[in-house]
This record gives sequence, structure tokens and C-alpha cells, in this order.
Amino acid sequence: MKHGTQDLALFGGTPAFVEDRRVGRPNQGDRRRFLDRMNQALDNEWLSNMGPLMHEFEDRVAELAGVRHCVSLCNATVALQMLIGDEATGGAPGDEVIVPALTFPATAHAVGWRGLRPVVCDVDPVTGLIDPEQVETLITPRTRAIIGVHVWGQACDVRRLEKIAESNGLRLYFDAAPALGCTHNDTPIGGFGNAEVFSFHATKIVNSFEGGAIVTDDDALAERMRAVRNFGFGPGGRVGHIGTNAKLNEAAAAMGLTSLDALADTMIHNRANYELYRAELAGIPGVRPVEYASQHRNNHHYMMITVDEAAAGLHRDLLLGVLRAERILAQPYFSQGMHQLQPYAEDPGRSLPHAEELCGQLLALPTGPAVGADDIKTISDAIRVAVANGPEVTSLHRARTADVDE
Ligand code: T4K
Repeated sequence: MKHGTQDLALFGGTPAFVEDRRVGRPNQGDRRRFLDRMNQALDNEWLSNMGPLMHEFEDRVAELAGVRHCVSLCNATVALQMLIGDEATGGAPGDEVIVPALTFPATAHAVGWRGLRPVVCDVDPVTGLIDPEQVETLITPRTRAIIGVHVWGQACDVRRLEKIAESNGLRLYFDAAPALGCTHNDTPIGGFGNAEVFSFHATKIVNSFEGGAIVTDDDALAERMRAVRNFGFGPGGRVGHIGTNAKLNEAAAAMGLTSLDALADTMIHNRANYELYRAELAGIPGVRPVEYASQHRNNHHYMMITVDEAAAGLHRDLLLGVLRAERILAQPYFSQGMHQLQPYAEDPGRSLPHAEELCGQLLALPTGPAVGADDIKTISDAIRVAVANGPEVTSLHRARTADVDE
């Protein structure tokens, strides 16, 4: 239990944990089951190229997402690149795709990588989701598509975005990297727009080491994406598209299946963690858990808070430093808007105020099955002590960095 500034590890106190508590610790599921599946793959002598584990994984993800097709891939970034490069997007170099400011760089990079221009849109100040009203103002004759991002598993305003896309003849894709198991009202994330993309990166709620998927109800799109991931080979083994190699291998599928087996329990655990964090953090000035709309289901994979410097007495980055010294490896997701990334900062004067404010305030705290109630109480205690002494923590830190600079 920490009482004052002197107890904080940043200023010489004993760290709250002897081992790191991390955001993004992989949800591996039952190791024995994983090893059984690996043995199955090794016994089959079938390690990649659309093997049985990959097909089983695809069937289960499609069922969970409520869609006809799951095209599994080596990661979500390539999945987005493949959608942007698809003939139905129809982009020529310099054509535009509207993306939200608040997301992981992969969303904008997928557009830039295909030679199109990401046009960055501001977000809702509370949810951090793409603002459909501003999307409409950004549409030009060169716009080809909109990418909505279900940030932290929150559903975008999918119906409004679908209407905007339809009335302007645009493709609509959703980057659902963090949103497996989430819903919009009662409908699973996965079937909105023309296609959605999941990530199964090691840090996601379901992990396949590295992995991703395009999910869609569009039969023709799914067929094209299956060909593109496999060097363009279509039915009958004929190359009908420019292709790449983006297949999900059997080891990845074995991990994906095993992690998927644990998803329901993981979501229950995450939800309990979220509620406990809310109770523990209640009343700490300037620290607010991001609230998820109750009509949609969230997987609670990300425990997000905002830190308002004026009310908390210290900046998010300093709180992050305090926590890391305690071996609490929080993450500032996301700390840079897409319009601020060097390759896309074409108009340096352009300000997207809602995204910029969130980028300066957001912090992801450790959660997941490896994080229990005692951990959450200890983490919240460290935050409480840092904020209770916010001005002192800030001035001590300033004095120390000034000493180092001299
Ligand atoms: N769209 C969105 C909205 C996304 O959030 C992402 C990925 C994508 C697209 C692209 O998906 P993929 O192409 O990756 O499938 C991590 C992940 O690497 C990235 O996949 C994820 N978003 C992003 C939110 O988080 P970093 O740069 O924060 O990774 P890193 O190495 O700093 O690790 C984060 C934390 O996870 C650390 O506390 C360490 C911990 N960790 C990480 C790994 C790899 C582990 O405990 N074990 C591990 O094996 O990006």
C-alpha cells in the first residue's frame, strides 16, 4: 500500500510488482490442447496452404461473426491492404480513402501502401469513433472508400456510415482488429459494410501469434480475396488476379483455435476486471474509464482510461512513467493521430481537436485473464497516490529532468 509520493517507485519506493503487469499479454488458452493440435499438424505433415486447422478456424470465426465467409490471413494489415487493392475499391494512385484519426497506424498505412491517400477524419470526443458528419464533408470525386474502426471494440455508427457509403457510391470497410466477440446492438461485428477485418495478433483477444481475417457476406469478394492471398490462384488453379502470399499457417491456426476456445471465459473475466477498475478508480479526479454503450456488447479486451491533466494534476505521460516504474506496463493507445504521422501530415496546420485531445489523454491499463482483483486494486492504488499528489509528482519530475538536462 502506497501513501505518498516517496512510496512511488519513480522516486525511490519499492515497485508495486516484482513481475511486469502488461497490456497485450497473449491469451493462449489451454496449452495441452494447443500442443495436441500442433501434433495433429505435424502428424498430417500439412503445415500451411489452406490446411484443415485453417479451415476449422475460418468456420468458427465466420460463425462467431455471423457471416458466410472468413478468409484467414497472415495479419490484419495485409487484410486491409488487400481490400484497398481490390478491384471493387477501384482506386488509382492519389485516389482517397477516408480513415479516422484515432487508430493504429496500420489503418492509414494500408491505404498509403496501395498508393492511395488516407484522408483523415476527426472522431467523436467521447467514444473516439469516426465522426460520420465529418466523413460526409470529406468526400470528393476522388474518394473511393471509407474505413471505420471499431476502436476498443466499440461499434461504429455502422448504419449511418452504410447510408453515406451507399448514397455516394463508395466502398465501406471496417477495421475490426480489436472487436472480435463484440456486437452492434445484438448483431455481431463482422457483417457490416462490404467487409470487416479482424486481427489475431499476439496481443488481441484471440491470438494466432500473427494473423488476421477478412469477413464478409459478399461471395465474389471472398473468392477474390482467397485468390489474392494465394498468389492469385483462383478456382481451377488459374491465376486471375495479382496475388500475394498472405496465408495463415497451421501453427497459427492451432493457436487461433485454442485461443478461440477460451474466448467466452476471457470475455467474462475481462468484464469483471472492467467493473472492478471502474469501482476502484471512481472518485479519482481527472481519471475516467472509457464507458462503453450498454446496447452493444464489448469484449472489454482494452481497459481504457482518460487522464485530464487539469483535474488530475499530472499529465498522462507522467502517470504512464509512474506506472511503468511500478512495473505496470500501461500503453498510451493511441498517442498520435493519423494526420500527425509524418507520411500523412500533408497539411501541418490541420487540427483534428477531438482526436488530438484523446491522443494526449488515453491510457490502456493491464487486463485479461492474467490480471486478477488484487492486481487491479494495486494498480488503482498507484494511480490514486499519483493523482492525490499530482502537482508534487509533476514538480519533482520536472526538477529531476531539469537536473539531467543541465
Ligand atoms: N488496426 C487496428 C485498429 C489495430 O489495433 C491493429 C493492431 C491493426 C489494425 C493491425 O493488426 P495486425 O497487422 O497487427 O494484425 C500492438 C500490436 O502489435 C498491434 O497488432 C496492435 N494493433 C496494437 C494495438 O498493439 P504495439 O506496437 O503496441 O506492440 P508492442 O510490441 O509494444 O506490444 C504491446 C504490449 O503487448 C506490450 O506490453 C508487450 C505485450 N506483448 C506483446 C507481444 C507481441 C506480450 O506480452 N506478448 C507478446 O507476444 O502494437
